Amino acid sequence: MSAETNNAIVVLTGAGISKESGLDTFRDADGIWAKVRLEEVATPEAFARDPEGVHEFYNSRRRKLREGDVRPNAAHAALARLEAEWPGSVLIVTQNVDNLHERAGSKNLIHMHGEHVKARCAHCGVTLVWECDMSRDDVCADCGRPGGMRPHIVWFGEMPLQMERIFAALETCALFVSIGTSGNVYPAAGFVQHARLSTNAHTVELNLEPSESATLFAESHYGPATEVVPGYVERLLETGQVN
Ligand code: BJW
Ligand code: ZN
Repeated sequence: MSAETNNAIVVLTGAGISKESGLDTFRDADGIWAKVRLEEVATPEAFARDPEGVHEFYNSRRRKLREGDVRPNAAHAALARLEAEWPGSVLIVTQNVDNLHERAGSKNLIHMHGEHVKARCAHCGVTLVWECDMSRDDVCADCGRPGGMRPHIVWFGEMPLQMERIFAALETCALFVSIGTSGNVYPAAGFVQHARLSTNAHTVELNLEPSESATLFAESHYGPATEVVPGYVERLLETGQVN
């Protein structure tokens, strides 16, 4: 493959890739939104109304992430292998706020909806690594003011992170792969159209079942991520062809 060949890959991941690691998805029958109303935990208004309740929701999910049995699965590992072995760039854009991609070894990674293991200060805007529980009493290590620490999570109505870098990658990729996402939440749900229309990228959906956007993909494979993703990556590395 010549150096000029465009073989850049963008992979979008969602909650389905971490399901077999023991983390709940959002919209499946046993998902997070079946247990708690998103309006009560995942909006800036909910945090203003009930900061302790929102902190507790994220504290318990952050604690779960630290549990010994939550670890990267074969799908996370396959994507780390793809990045290490593919003769071109591989960017993972994850909607997930867990840290399983980095724990599997992925390096070129954007957390567009934030990260459980970080906190943001509403007073000075600094982002800090934060692995323990968070409360209204916490003091910012940067500006020294209390009461402003919030989960580093993108809630509904807030702008997802690093959008310029994501759109630049979508506009120059040859292959866009979407894994374990229902295609319900924008702007991520629009990435497949953007990649197709701007660069005529080949588009692939890997999911347990057809998503909301299934008809927009040129190729699709359905089944559990731990089976479908390693198989797909193996074929990609074997053929060296994006389509
Ligand atoms: C498996 C599997 C296995 C299971 N193997 N697969 C009307 C039209 C268009 C847009 C909007 C609109 N009204 C409002 C909006 C915008 C809004 C939005 O999209 N709302 C929709 C609900 C309509 N979006 C936003 O507000 C975003 N910001 C934005 O647009 O900014 C621009 C702007 C700013 C200000 C003003 C105006 C515009 C922000 C979105 C933030 C999303 N945040 C959340 C929660 C925070 C994180 C957290 O608490 O953990 O992020 S919501 C939740 O959904 C989470 C996820 O990242 C996100 C996506 O979910 P995902 O990953 O797709 O999970 P599921 O559960 O939906 O799907 C799992 C899939 O896996 C399923 O398909 C399963 O089949 C599959 N699966 N097991 C493989 N083993
Ligand atoms: Zn601060």
